[in-house]
Amino acid sequence: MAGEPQAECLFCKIVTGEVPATVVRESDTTVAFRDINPQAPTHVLVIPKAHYPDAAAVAAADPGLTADVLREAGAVAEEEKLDAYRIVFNTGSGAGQTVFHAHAHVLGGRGLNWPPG
Ligand code: IU
Repeated sequence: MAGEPQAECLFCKIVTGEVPATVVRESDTTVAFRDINPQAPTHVLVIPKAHYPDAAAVAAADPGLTADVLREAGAVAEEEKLDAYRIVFNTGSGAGQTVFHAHAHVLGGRGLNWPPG
């Protein structure tokens, strides 16, 4: 069922603590943790605790949860004292999505090129 934990999902296991992560923030509905393969001095992932495969699926099912993820992304940026940062939702393997549990990348602490690669 939409939003239910998935047994083989790595990020669902981070939510339960079964897989370790360096958690920087947690709310009732979200967890934020450092990416294990950082692409910038600050690289934090913000995930909804509920399982959805991508950001659009979260938005379709639960707009309030989408807002929670974005608010937490902003709070991470504030905590990390980022004056400029990027929030990225890779969607689909062709766009680089490798974990199919929705997540916002919060990237900052260096110059970020546009257009992205
Ligand atoms: P992507 O947008 O699906 O490619 O992002 C998945 C991210 O999850 C990627 O940046 C990985 O480095 C990161 N990650 C992680 O932080 N911890 C893990 O145990 C695994 C992946 I697997």
